[in-house]
Amino acid sequence: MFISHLDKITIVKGDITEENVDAIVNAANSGLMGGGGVDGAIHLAGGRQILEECRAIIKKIGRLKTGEAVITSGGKLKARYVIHTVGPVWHGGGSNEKSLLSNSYRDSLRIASENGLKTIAFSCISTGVYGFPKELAAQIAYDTVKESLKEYTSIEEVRFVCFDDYNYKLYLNLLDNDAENGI
Ligand code: AR6
Repeated sequence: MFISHLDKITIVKGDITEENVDAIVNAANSGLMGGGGVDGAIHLAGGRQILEECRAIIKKIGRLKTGEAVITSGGKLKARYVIHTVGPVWHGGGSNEKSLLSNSYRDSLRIASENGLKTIAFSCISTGVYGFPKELAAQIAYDTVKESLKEYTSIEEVRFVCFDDYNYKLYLNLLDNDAENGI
């Protein structure tokens, strides 16, 4: 049976801490000790359990590298797990930022797949404090997820959770374009 990525990618506008999925993906930093933005919101809603698991991970691996991901439980969240990834800080585009952002999405889906998770919600990684241009970030996120879904076939749904209207429209356009072109 062939299932196109169009049947697996969904776009919603809202707060990722409310999502009822197997895992939500956090835009973390390499210290994994929480921060502002979506990271702060996830730790606030999920409670101490997540922080404690992050602390144990950091004790083991040192710092989480940009473009890589790790998993903790979801604490008090509706989501069963949180996948934490560190996106790149935007330095103008000449510091490998595009590949690193792509790696963040791919590695998050690899971890989801390895843990048998089927529904994954992504925040728009790097597009806040880290300053990645939103249009370029959306294109990279969308293309990487589309490609990765071919490899990680057990994943049933990838949901892009956009906090702001601008990102929401960007992702809707990407999905609409593929749907119109029958891709
Ligand atoms: N639900 C969904 N998306 C959200 C939420 C939310 N509750 N809150 C913010 N966003 P950012 P980054 C969106 O800055 O750029 C942290 O301090 C927001 O509109 O959270 O990867 C970390 O600790 C934006 O589109 O993450 C790191 O130090 C997107 O989430 C640093 O920020 C990402 O914005 C990471 O920066």
